[in-house]
Amino acid sequence: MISRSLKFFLPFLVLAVVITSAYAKKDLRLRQRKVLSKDLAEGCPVGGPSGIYKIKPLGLKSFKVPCSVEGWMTIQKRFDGSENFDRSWQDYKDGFGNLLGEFFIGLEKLHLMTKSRPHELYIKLGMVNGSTSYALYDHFEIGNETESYVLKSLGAYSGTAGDSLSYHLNQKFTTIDRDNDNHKDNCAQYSSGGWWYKACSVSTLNGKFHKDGRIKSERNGHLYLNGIYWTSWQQFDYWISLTSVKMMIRPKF
Ligand SMILES: [Ca+2]
Repeated sequence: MISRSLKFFLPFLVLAVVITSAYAKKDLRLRQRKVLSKDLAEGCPVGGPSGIYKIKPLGLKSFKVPCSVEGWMTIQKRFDGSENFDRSWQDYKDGFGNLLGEFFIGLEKLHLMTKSRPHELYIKLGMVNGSTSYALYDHFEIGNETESYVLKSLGAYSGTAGDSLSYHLNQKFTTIDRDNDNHKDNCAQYSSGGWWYKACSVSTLNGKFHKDGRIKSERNGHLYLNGIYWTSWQQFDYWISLTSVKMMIRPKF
């Protein structure tokens, strides 16, 4: 009796198992597709072609950013003077410019990324005569907005440009409309562009772009040292203005 019922129901049972399994596989494929489309990389991929990637670091909304083959994320770029860097606190907080041209990624993103994972900072510099140099800091971190995006950590320096950033360690960020520096005036108004000014600076990579690599700005008959400089590389000649800058970060592990 049992055996006869089994014989009768067995084909239905097999069919049910086959259908259930097919649906389960389809469901899994759909779920995998959904996960893939949502699950953006946290940072720049290592080994992929260089270009603009959409990433989603932990705790942030997704955004687009230029990545190098070695996994470096460009956070600031100067090369043709097409973008104005003499901007407000809000602009430096949010970021500005064109990812395919000149831009700054924004202090809030930098804070959240460097807080969640230890990062290196790699700065590439160029002069109008074609010479180049670099500075590498092995632990870059900046504070939050309440801390005025203080330059919290740099780690150890290595490179060919000399160390023109450690002077600014533990300094808060200053912009034309927010004076957090140690000078009696606002260094961002005296120079140009936002930076971790002290009194005032031995480097400022957000300064005014001078195409011919020399500063010639004049205001009320006075020359203003408002260029892009990294003085340890240019023998403290403040009249030189760099004509290419790329600042990049990468998680250490
Ligand atoms: Ca001041």
